Amino acid sequence: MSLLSTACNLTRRTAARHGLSPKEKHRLSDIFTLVREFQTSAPACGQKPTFKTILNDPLVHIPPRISVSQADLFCDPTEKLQKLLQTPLFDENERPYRPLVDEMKLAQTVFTSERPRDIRRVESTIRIEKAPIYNLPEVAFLGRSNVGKSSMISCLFHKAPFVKVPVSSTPGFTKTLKFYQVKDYFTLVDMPGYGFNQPHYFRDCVENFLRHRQNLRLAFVMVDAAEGLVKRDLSILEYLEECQLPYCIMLNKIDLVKDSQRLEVVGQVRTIRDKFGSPNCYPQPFLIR
Ligand SMILES: Nc1nc2c(ncn2[C@@H]2O[C@H](COP(=O)(O)OP(=O)(O)O)[C@@H](O)[C@H]2O)c(=O)[nH]1
Ligand SMILES: [Mg+2]
Repeated sequence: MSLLSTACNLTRRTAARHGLSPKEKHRLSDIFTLVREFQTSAPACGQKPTFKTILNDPLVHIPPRISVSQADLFCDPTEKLQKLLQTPLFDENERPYRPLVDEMKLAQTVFTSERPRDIRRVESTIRIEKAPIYNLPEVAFLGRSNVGKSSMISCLFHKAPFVKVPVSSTPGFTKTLKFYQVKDYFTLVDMPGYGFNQPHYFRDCVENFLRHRQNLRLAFVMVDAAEGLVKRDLSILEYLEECQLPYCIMLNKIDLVKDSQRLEVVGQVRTIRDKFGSPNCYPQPFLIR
């Protein structure tokens, strides 16, 4: 497994130019790199790869920064934030994620349904024993109730009309582990949220899954940018560290906050990341709206 990256924001202007649909224009997942690396990610000797081993692996292709002519195709909100600061938000050796245009296009095709049920929900359960048995890597979406996990997955499946991802403004709406298989590439797992209206079986269901599920390779931890990292987010990050599961932090609902708040929460994530000093945490948070 190598550079894990996803969830890049496109500018509205660029989206219109490239004929993307309204839903799509805000979020485009570049899963290509992820897919490619997952395909070669059989853990050796039962050891899960970490981001440190991934980034230092000379065989791993890391996309170079995109050239100026392509720059408007990928709008990383952290770049806008950087302009407000004199010190760098991320160190150069942290290699901020910059997808290539071709990779973004390829990512779209991964999530575009080509025939009925090639992208589909394969299971919905609270019991790990009932999780699907297959040889596919899994990526889990974690976070507080109502932070936007299901909405994110729903957006990713915008070009897969056969898949319905239930979304609601009621906190605690997702009650089960929901497995969405994306062709023969990987499976996304939508999870019940923690915090308000958290199901009583959360520990048995979610924590058990995070610790024991062999197919699970990565967790995206979604944080509400308006709230920042709260105590429960920190507990879950500590838990992921304990399980040694690689994770990326996504800051969602950035449309609801000003740049100053965005900066504050990015800083918060950096502080936590540095505190853990962990090879499991992807260095860069992804800002989503
Ligand atoms: N403003 C804003 N609202 C969002 C965003 N993502 C999700 N929501 C809303 O947040 C609510 C909860 O979303 P949901 O995906 O069900 O959250 P989950 O409990 O984490 O799965 C819904 O009303 C969504 O429309 C976002 O990026 N910005
Ligand atoms: Mg949900």
